[in-house]
Amino acid sequence: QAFFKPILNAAPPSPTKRHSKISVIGAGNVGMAIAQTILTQDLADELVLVDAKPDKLRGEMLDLQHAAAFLPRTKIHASTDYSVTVGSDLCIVTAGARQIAGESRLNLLQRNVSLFRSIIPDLVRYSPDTILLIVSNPVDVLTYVAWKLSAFPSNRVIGSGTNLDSSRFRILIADHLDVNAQDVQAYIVGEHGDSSVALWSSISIGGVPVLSFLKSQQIAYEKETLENIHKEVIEGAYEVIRLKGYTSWAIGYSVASLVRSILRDQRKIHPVSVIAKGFYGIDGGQVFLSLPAQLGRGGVLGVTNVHLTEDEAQRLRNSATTILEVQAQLGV
Ligand code: 6V0
Repeated sequence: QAFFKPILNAAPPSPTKRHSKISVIGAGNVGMAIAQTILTQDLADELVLVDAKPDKLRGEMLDLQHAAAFLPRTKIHASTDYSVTVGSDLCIVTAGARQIAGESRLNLLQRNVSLFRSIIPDLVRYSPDTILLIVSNPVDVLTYVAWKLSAFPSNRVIGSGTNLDSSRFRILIADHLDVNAQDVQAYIVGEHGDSSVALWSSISIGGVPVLSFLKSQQIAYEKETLENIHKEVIEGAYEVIRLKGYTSWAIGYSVASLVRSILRDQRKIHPVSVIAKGFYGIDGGQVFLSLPAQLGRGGVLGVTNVHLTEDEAQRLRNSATTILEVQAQLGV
């Protein structure tokens, strides 16, 4: 006996009904922070978790399912078998070796490349039209690895890149100038990591370009102060890892903002890792690094043409060279 009786002449639901399915690969600290933010922000109809550890995975799934009475309705599945990801609109890869205190992101690479060889082909097999969003570190090189292994068009492979670094950057500038972080437009581009590039020349607050404003008002600002803000951004992740062992909440919110822009076709600009050849004088090999990119349902819709000073463009090219040198050792 059904709880509800069908109404007269009811037709079955249309097979073209919009339904969004997100798979999160890696149910560790970062994967679970992303999963719970996706749930609380009501970004998916179906959420899938995949991890190599079955007990931990089932525990995480049950724990989230037990919160269902307090959350928007989302079907939650979990399995060590990738068939559960079938038909995903978005696959977010967070699986990986954890960054140990003091370990540079680049040192994680070899451990994670072999992991990706076991993950990406299965995701592609079960969801050939999906968008891949890579979070595992070092994120720029692993986004390139995922692009190579998937053979996807480049608009469907995105790295979370400096979206998080840029948010830290905006908060520090806002604190420094005593304004609201949401009014600050400021980007960190390039490598997510030690060679990232702060775009000082294009920072604006409420539409006012900051550097030229300070200069025209003859407000003294120290180059050193600016460099310290950038340094603080770079140190930020290391400090959190040193203090609590891993980072999770900020990356969770940062990735959820990307999910929203992609699946809801928001066409917002995010600094994320995209294929960079041909932009800002970056040539040579294929390299993924963060540039301000417009994101929507098709993935990466384009890259904005921010004005860079020659010094900033040169730093960006150096960032590309750093990543290319690492990639050259991979044989992918
Ligand atoms: P974690 O808590 O160790 O979780 C990693 C998870 O991956 C574990 O649960 C593993 O069991 C799982 N895993 C390992 N192998 C496989 C496999 N073959 N298939 C499926 N799952 C597997 O690490 P944490 O969650 O803290 O970090 C995950 C990754 O995110 C690391 O590479 C971090 O460096 C990276 N981060 C990237 C950030 C960014 O801004 N791009 C920010 C924070 C962390």
